[in-house]
Amino acid sequence: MKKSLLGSLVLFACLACLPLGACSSDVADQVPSNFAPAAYGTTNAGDGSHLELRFAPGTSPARGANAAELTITTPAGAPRDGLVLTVVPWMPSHGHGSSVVTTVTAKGTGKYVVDGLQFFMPGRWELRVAIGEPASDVVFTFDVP
Ligand SMILES: [Cu+2]
Repeated sequence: MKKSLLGSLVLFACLACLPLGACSSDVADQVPSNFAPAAYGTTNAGDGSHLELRFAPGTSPARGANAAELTITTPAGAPRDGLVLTVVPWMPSHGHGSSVVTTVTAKGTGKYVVDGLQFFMPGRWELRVAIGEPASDVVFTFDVP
């Protein structure tokens, strides 16, 4: 597969931005809320927390702009609110992310909406989620058509 110059530039922009932590302060004014009832994916964090992943506007990840909703509960099923989440879209086979920095908005009842997900290439992507401090890391893996 050809690694494009654009991909390299996007990676640089992403890495340059991540350590600052201040890039995510611009909260998107149009955060989607039309998430499907059924979860697209589920997984468990190292601390036993359960995560459900939903996408919008489609029920599965699509090329271009997406939003995601993460629902996080304790092992007993109670919503986990007040968490600090860092969400990074990542394309492991190409070693790059996206130049767009995600924003995470807490919605209550364990729900967090992630905006600014740009899957600009088709192929396998990861959604890397760091929960809390110290971080408990979770990775969702899926294919973007
Ligand atoms: Cu790529």
